[in-house]
Amino acid sequence: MAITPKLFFLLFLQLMFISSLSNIVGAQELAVGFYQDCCPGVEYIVAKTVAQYVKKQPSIAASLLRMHFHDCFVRGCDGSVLLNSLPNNPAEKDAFPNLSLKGYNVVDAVKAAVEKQCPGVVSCADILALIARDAVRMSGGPVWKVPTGRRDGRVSISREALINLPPPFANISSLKSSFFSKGLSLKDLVVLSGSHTIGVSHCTSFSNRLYNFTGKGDADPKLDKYYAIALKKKCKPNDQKKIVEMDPGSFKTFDHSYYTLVSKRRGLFQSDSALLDDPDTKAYVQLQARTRGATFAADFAESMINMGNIGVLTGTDGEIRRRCGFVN
Ligand code: HEM
Ligand SMILES: *[C@@H]1O[C@H](CO)[C@@H](O)[C@H](O)[C@H]1NC(C)=O
Ligand SMILES: *[C@@H]1O[C@H](CO)[C@@H](O)[C@H](O)[C@H]1NC(C)=O
Ligand SMILES: CC(=O)N[C@H]1CO[C@H](CO)[C@@H](O)[C@@H]1O
Repeated sequence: MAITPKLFFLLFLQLMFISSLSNIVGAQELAVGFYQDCCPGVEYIVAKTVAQYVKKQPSIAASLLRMHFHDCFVRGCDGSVLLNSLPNNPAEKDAFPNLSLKGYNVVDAVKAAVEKQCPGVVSCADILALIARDAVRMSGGPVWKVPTGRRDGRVSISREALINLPPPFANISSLKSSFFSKGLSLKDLVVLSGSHTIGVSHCTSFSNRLYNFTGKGDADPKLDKYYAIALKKKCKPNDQKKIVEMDPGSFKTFDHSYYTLVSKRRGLFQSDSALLDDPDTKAYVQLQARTRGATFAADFAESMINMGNIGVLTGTDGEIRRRCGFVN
């Protein structure tokens, strides 16, 4: 049979159809209750273990939330933030932005407890997503159902953390492009920034705003004058060690007060203040401040699910790591 142009076209269409079909099959989605048959107790085990640690050290909850963010923004939510460096390959863990990441011991304890019940079944990437949810709930924040079914990656590269994690001095346009590049929206940006309602920061992450910001010996004009004075008392120039509460007075409580602070020009980082530089993010900040966070809890739950979908490995991609610090 001769291959006429028409036949060629039909064959071409068929090929396109088959390849788009296999694309759909390849890109499986996460699902709530993914482990209900193969490890029914997993969410309970995670919650129980996290509770033990948060009870002893409430401030660890914030660190655990941040860890999921750092995981998802570098190579997708694939547990790569947990991998240890190798002699010839410094991992994300050892990149500058994680300077202050804490809570690896909690993740290891959770993983060990889960492995005991169902060995080789639950990914480290899913464990991070479940831990983040529990950490927020235990801090008084919203609760949501976590879609699971992520698999673990095998690669972690320090340099990629530096490129993919927005720095605290980011302006609104680079924050937007960072979030857009991960498939997140402007709303996700302003909502997820509300995470800074819990936790602490090193002075080094914002002290550029306090001393000689524009080269005239002054503070960042976008920072409330009196707040700058208070922060200078806590953070002397070049102090590398000191940490401060990001939401003074309620830094262990997941509430809407971040938006009250930002609306009063008391956001700690330039990236927090930058939310006032876009009309939409500014409107959201002011709305939450005015309505005592009327929609923040529900919005946060939704945006966390969006963040948890970034670049996930599913199906037969990646692996289920036995220990979170090491590929199998
Ligand atoms: C929008 C861009 C963001 C920037 C520029 C940023 C930057 C930072 C910085 C510089 C710190 C302090 C680190 C230190 O000096 O110790 C921090 C802390 C924190 N961040 Fe973000 N962050 C961003 C978004 C997020 C997101 C999306 C989440 C969670 C979904 C998050 C959760 C946290 C938490 C909970 C802490 C406190 C950690 C602790 O107390 O150990 N951040 N962030
Ligand atoms: C925002 O920051 C980026 C990266 O540092 C820079 O290239 C850009 O010029 C800045 N934009 C504005 C409007 O300041
Ligand atoms: C402030 O910055 C300007 C310009 O970079 C510099 O000339 C000056 O020496 C700095 N002052 C202090 C006190 O560091
Ligand atoms: C917890 C952790 O691994 N932190 C590392 C982050 O990166 C610095 C280097 O920039 C390391 O010294 C820390 O150990």
